[in-house]
Amino acid sequence: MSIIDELESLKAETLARIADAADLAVLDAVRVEVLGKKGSLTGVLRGLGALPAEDRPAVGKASNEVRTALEQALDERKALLADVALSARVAADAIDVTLPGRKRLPGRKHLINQITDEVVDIFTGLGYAVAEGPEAELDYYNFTALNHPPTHPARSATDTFYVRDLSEEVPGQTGPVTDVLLRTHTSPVQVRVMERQKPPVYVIVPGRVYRRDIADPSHLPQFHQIEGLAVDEGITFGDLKGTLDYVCKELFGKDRKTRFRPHFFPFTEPSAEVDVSCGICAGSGCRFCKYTGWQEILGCGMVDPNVFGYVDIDPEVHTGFAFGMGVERIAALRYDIPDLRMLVEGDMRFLRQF
Ligand code: 2NM
Repeated sequence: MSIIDELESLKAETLARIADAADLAVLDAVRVEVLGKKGSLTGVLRGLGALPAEDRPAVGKASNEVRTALEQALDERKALLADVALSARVAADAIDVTLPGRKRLPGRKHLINQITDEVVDIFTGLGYAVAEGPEAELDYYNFTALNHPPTHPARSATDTFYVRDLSEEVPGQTGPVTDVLLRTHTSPVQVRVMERQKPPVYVIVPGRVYRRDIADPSHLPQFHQIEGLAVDEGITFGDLKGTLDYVCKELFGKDRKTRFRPHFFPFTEPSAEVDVSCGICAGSGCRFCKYTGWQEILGCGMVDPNVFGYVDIDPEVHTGFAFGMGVERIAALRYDIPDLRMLVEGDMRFLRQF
């Protein structure tokens, strides 16, 4: 085969390989293999010296043409592959700017905290101070100083979460003995306040409380209370009624009425439950008030002299009233929430409504 034929077949073969090169790396390998210093075209030209002198210009010209043709083919293929690579990257990185954005909803105060703040604001407006205390509380503050007899059912381990078990530490003791529990109401805070501060005392105590109940539509083992206490010279049940009637009107609306029904609490005597006239039917009866015309919203009473005894306040000089309400219950009444568990499930579709 003549050198010219060799060059032609090298050209045809290389052009085919260039056309087949699937990416820039393969293409560059072809370039090095054919046109590089130790490439096959260079190899063919090595044989030039062996040719008769008159044939050399023609072979030289042919080899230059082959080189030029191959370089041009390489450049074109390179441009095409670079273009394909760029298009692929652009397609992979594409962002559809016409898609709707992802909604980022701002957080908000939980309904329970909104209502708590609202009630606290009403009382601070009346001159009450805000007090808080520990959720893990001593039996003494939660029950004993609140005039609960040793056998009171609320003290049983089936009603109250006890934290510390002292059975091991008390010689000769058979049943469980515990002195730390999760507070079942915020009243122990009021005892702590009265221990430190002598009358006049006007405090409002919001906080989380715990009772050993199974969660159902009307019970949570963990809920929130707001309690209040006023101790001064000459405080009467009339002050209690006037204060709570005012607060109910602030909270539920000026058109609402209140009524006080006799009740029993260990720490107050006399005690009462307070109903507010139904906000749906204004007292005529509907499914919201179970056809009574009234909704029960809080408990209250005159502080029992026994409680004052524990905190060294003389009941002959000072009297006081106290009250307590469940915040979840108020939320459920106000917004017709059918199941208190909805308040703790954290479903934003529900909580965002408020
Ligand atoms: C209630 C109902 C009635 C109450 C009593 C006291 C204290 F410490 F003064 F004795 N604190 N809270 C009380 C009274 C709470 O909740 C339904």
